[in-house]
Amino acid sequence: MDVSHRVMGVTGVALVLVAMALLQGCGTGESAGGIFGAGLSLSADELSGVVLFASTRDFNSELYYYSPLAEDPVRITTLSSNESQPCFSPDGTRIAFVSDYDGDDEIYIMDAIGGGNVLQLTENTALDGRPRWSPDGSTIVYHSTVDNQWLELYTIPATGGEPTRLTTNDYPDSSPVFSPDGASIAWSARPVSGQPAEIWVMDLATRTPRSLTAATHSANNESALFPAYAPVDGNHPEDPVRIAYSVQPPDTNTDLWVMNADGTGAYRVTDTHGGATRPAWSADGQFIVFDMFSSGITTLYIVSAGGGAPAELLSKRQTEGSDTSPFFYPIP
Ligand SMILES: [Ca+2]
Ligand SMILES: [Ca+2]
Ligand SMILES: [Ca+2]
Repeated sequence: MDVSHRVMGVTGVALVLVAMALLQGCGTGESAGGIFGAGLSLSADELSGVVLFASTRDFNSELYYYSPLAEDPVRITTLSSNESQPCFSPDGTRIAFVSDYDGDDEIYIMDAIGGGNVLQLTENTALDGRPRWSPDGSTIVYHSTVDNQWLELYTIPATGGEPTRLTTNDYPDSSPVFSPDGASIAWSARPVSGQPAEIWVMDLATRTPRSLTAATHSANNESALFPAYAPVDGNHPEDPVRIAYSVQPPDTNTDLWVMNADGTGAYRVTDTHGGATRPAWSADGQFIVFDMFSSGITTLYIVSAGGGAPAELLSKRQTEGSDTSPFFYPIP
């Protein structure tokens, strides 16, 4: 059975057909909605099951919506600058992403439908990247070199304002994410050069970091990267909160793992022939999408969160650009 169709569900299938018909008719060109957008017109229902991602398939990096039923992904940005690292807001109405539109990487937000109401969150000559929303939608966490050549973590109000610096050290801190209760941040850091990267977590109130992967992976000289919290199952709130992540052994392939949010119960999800990175969960917590570098190209895959053989998400692709950073529409 094609796992991508299971993700969609029966209602999503019909809705996406409608969405794609609308999108094909819209064309691209000068944005009707905002500087980045293509003026798409579709409803929130039509976004159900869609995977947002970045790709260089049209030469410079752009953002796209993927639906399992469409022949090709739908391009949603049109500028000659590089748009990348996208994610949806928790309510699915907004997209945060990175663009070098003003000459270097900055973090922007725009409407998920239509691309309007563009807001530039950072403005500096340093690298700003990997935005992720807090569960209540009020705050965005990201990494930046604005104060330090080594990446540090910051939060900033999602409506714009002054950033708050969360880390101060002489090593890279990257790819931060909020925990489902909004109280903690998990991220990846390599405190000692040449030693494995670890996934760390800190309570925002105390900001005292602790490693979740020292015993499970660092002890084997394996790096742990790209943490992504699973959505909390409203039907089973007593279940442990889980984190998907990438594990990079010193001399073999990078694969996806899942662990409980306290670092226990780690299990391997994929056994690939490439570099499986940047996992993101489906809204129902059943599937994980990720990108994988293999045979000279990076493409998107989907796998059951319980483990198994991944399926290529974009099996009909004919271009040679890289597809990266997938992110599911957050509403089931
Ligand atoms: Ca672009
Ligand atoms: Ca910048
Ligand atoms: Ca740092």
